[in-house]
Amino acid sequence: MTSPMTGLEELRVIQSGVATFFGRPLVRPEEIGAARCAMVGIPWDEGNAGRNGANMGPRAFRDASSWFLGYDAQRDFDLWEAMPTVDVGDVPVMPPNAERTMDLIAEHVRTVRRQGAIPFSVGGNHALAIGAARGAASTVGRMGYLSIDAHLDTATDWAGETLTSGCPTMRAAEIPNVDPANVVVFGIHGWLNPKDQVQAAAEKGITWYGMEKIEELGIERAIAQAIETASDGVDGLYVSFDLDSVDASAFPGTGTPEPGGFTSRETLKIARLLGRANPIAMDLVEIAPIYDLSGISVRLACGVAMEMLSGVCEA
Ligand SMILES: [Mn+2]
Repeated sequence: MTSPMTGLEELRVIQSGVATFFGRPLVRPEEIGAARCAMVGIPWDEGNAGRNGANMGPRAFRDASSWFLGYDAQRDFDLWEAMPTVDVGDVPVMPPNAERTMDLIAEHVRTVRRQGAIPFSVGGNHALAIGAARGAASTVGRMGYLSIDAHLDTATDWAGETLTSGCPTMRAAEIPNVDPANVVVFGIHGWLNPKDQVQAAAEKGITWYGMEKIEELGIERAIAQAIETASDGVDGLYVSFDLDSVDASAFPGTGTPEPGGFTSRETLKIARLLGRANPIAMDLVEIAPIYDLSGISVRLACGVAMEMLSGVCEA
């Protein structure tokens, strides 16, 4: 007998069903099997920038990503065939306790890495990269850290708090097996990079690329240099993608939207080149759906993830 469900698969893909990242199977973090990539939601937002909402990022990303196909017509390439991917659910964040949350994030990332897959974190605000980078670093010899961001995030602390979204670059540079010479921030612009953070970056030996320098070099050459610096002599590279580096017109759905950022086209190009650098772990942060009235921001975030993962397949 023919099932009444026959022929309804196409409808289910985009219009109904429980949302997972790109419609991939939902599994427990310690049971990822043969998957090459495990996407993990991190609904963390300690809110120090004053415009909260990134905690809803993973849920919006799951919803929007249900509309994406894994097939790239321009390359006749099927991403989910080349890169079997699973959704391992969300890290159970603990809003009153950042330290405990960072430990939980690190443990999730470590669990995925130990099974030989790439942990791909979807946030959540940028503070989550502190836990994720610590988790990834604990699985390799020497690690590099490359952040795409409008902001340096090299604050030593924020009014005494060390695990906030203004600090992830500095915390990464303090990881014992991360040499600050391998810590790079790419895309600095706007008026939210205080002098003390510029000085702290210089003292620590952290490299950063401002938007004017990137324009002068040309994006492809600039990102190639940044990747080379972050990867020099390391056993693994961590890539953190703060989506407020994208121009506010293409990415309004974020806590600190910045005019003068990368176009959506440039963003997708950068994402693919980052994937080709074959990172051991990645994150996409600062997706705040409450400011994303048309839904274009989260759709771009989905595209960035697909370009990064496709880039890994070319590495
Ligand atoms: Mn940031």
